[in-house]
Amino acid sequence: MSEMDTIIMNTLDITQDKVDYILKRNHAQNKAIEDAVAHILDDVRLNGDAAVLKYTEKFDKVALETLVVSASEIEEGYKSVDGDFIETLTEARDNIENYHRHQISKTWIKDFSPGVRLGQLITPIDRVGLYVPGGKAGYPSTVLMDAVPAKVAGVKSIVLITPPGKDGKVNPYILAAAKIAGVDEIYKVGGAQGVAALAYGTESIKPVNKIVGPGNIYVATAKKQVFGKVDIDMIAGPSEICIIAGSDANPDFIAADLLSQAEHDEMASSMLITWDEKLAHETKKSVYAQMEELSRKDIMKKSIEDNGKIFLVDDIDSAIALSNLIAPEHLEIMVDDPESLLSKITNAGAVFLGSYTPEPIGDYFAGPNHTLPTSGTAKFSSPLGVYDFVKRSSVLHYSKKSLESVKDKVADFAEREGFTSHANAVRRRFND
Ligand code: HSO
Ligand code: ZN
Repeated sequence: MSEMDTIIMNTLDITQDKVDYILKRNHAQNKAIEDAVAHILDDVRLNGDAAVLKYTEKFDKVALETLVVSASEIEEGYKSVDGDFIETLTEARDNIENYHRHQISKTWIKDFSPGVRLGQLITPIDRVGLYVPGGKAGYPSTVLMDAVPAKVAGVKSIVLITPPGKDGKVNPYILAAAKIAGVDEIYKVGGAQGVAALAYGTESIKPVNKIVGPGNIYVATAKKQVFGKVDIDMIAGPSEICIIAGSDANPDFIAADLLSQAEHDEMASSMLITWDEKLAHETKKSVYAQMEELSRKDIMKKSIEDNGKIFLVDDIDSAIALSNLIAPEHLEIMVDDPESLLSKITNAGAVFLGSYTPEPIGDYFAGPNHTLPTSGTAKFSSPLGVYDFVKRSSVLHYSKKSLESVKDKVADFAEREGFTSHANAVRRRFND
């Protein structure tokens, strides 16, 4: 292991190839895992609950009688959580709901020309499954972030699955967050078998139309394999934070924020981009100093030393160009008037402006979603949102007169494709 890397990048060095080489982002597939997952999916599809219970015993080490989490278990879990935390969860839920309401898109229909009305109908997905990892990786914040936008979209049935502990119980924080977010059904099942149960249905779990939420490699692989039967949200990679900071930024704040994502995972990437050598040096010192005082030091040290980077660039424009090539999950901008740079940011999952907007305010509380595109996928995808829980249908209306005025053109178009029945459907109406 080496120390956290400092990389000097001249403006001409800032190319996609160089960035990809330095970040070593890995999109590799694993054939053995794919085969194992395919087998589990088939088994659950054919044998339903019996297969699910068998895999739960094998992987979660608990023999359950039922997958259903009863209303009284939910109530008991909720009641075991202290009132202060219930209040915080409720306030976070409200903030998430308020923010996501702005994402609602409305059905529209309007006249395009006399007798021609066209539009778009927005309808919620009927039934959605939320995957919540077990053990320490099961975050109540993620329950809120996944369920609240679905609720705002008008999804009728929100189904949560999560693997049981060895005692057959579900983490009470998950149960409390689920109740506060308005989740409708909860089942004790995880892994590929859980994804299969949601996609294909079993005797006790009705199939869903879409599966969202993070999970380990088995869950991610299962989501990829059931895609097409159901929709999925995204395949989340390790957490990333990239901070663009100028000379006035506080190195202790920067270091704290870098460590906040480094503690997620040894594979997490924490990156600073600056043109100030002194700030780079002081930030690195502070990263190592703060690490000593924090509880997940081993994870953070490995993450910082394997994947942490300080990029020294020529100026602020180079910093933005580099960040746009990285397309980070989280981008913090700590310079004067950070909002004025927004128009130059082209690829980022979420942008945090100024020194008093640490990334964790977004993870827990502010309102925007914390399920974000990782590994450069911010180049083509967006945070989880209300739009992920609705469908759009096109709407068309022609009056008799408006159809008559274009019938020959359209019929001719159809015939050129060799489709005489298409042409007939248009002309037929005027053969009197
Ligand atoms: N930062 C994570 C989300 C999260 N953080 C949940 C804490 N809990 C997404 O990259
Ligand atoms: Zn986080």
